[in-house]
Amino acid sequence: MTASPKLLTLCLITQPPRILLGMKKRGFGAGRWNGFGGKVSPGETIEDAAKRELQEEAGIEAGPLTRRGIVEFRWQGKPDVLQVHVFHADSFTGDPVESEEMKPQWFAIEDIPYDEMWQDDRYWFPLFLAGKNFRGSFEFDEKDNVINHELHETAEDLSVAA
Ligand code: CJF
Repeated sequence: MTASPKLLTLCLITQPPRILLGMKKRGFGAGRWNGFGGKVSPGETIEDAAKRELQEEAGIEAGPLTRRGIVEFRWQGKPDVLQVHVFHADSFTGDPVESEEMKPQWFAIEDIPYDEMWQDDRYWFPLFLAGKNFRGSFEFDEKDNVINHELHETAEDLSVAA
């Protein structure tokens, strides 16, 4: 038996030459920079969850969102699978504000702080930043190091993907 994956969202805002990231202040991923996102609630579309989490965590309203990647994560020896749907927006309304979850900060795209991010980000951010759609799968050890991965660019239309 394979459990169904837990659905999560990740929303990245770019306004070249900069990208908006947030320092996660508590809970899963605390102490790491990341985009904004979290769990999809029952009855909610994945895209609606992405917008909601961006609003809750950064206080901003996304412009049109594009689904750019689907990435699965598992930990060695554990059955759970996390499936993260990665969205991009290049516009938003409001001003990013710190929340209880996240402290937003703009970074130059060339200075993305990969050493303080989930390790998978080093692999797929370059595809994301190049405007590609992608699918990936990462396996972590108990210290959150990547021990196996697959990653490919895809020509599929992820706006309709499951
Ligand atoms: N960038 C990134 N975001 C994740 C998860 C992740 N790697 C896996 C945990 C090992 N990398 N998110 C999951 C939580 O919700 C926000 C996005």
